[in-house]
Amino acid sequence: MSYELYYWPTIQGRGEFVRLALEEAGADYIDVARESEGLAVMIRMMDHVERPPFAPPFLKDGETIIGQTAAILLYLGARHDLAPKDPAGGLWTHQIQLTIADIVAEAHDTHHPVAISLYYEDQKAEALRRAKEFRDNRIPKFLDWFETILARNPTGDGHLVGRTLTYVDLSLFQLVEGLTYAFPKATKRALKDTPRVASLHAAVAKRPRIKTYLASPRRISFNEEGIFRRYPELDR
Ligand SMILES: N[C@@H](CCC(=O)N[C@@H](CS)C(=O)NCC(=O)O)C(=O)O
Repeated sequence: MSYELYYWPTIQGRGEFVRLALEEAGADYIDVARESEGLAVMIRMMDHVERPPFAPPFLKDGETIIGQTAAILLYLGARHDLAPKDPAGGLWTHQIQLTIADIVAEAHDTHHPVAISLYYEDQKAEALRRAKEFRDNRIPKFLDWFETILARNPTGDGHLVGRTLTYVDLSLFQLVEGLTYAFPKATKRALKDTPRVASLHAAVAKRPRIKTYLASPRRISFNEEGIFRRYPELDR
């Protein structure tokens, strides 16, 4: 049976972390909201299921519905050999994913620092201040942390955890993709100081299934509705 992924149909957003894991695993999945009438199906699901996810993305596997990106990846990682099998390794991988979720939320808040319900143009002054802090301090701090993890896993062949690819390698790839789109100048500067992160990003892009996926119509382009938005005034 195919997995059903439920996510907003026009953006990469948080759904992309799940898509990358499904694509690397070669798993059968339906991106439900991108099918005809799929968005209505997604909303109905959230309105009616016994255990409703708070927000997309969520994944349906038979009768099981899982919300929260990090929880979905925990689930898929165990089923598709994209995470260590030992509990400590699994927890460490989950911890890294949760930290990626933290920076993703901060990236979102650079263009919506006051409220999601307001237009960017209505919170631009705050966004300019928030983005400066994000560029100057937060991007370097997070990328340094990933660099440290890679350096402390010297036999890991460039992987964050263990010796083979895990879902957090895919997620770090996607984070770098998003930061590079939204903050090209600041990210280029930060990546100069984090060469292992830059290498991991390049290596993931070359993986056969990921390469095929990135070139396919299944990969939605970045745009100014998603989490990573390019507003040139927010990048210096
Ligand atoms: N912590 C959740 C956040 C989910 C989330 O914020 N989803 C966004 C789209 S990326 C959404 O639809 N939010 C609606 C809302 O917060 O009201 C996760 O990592 O999956």
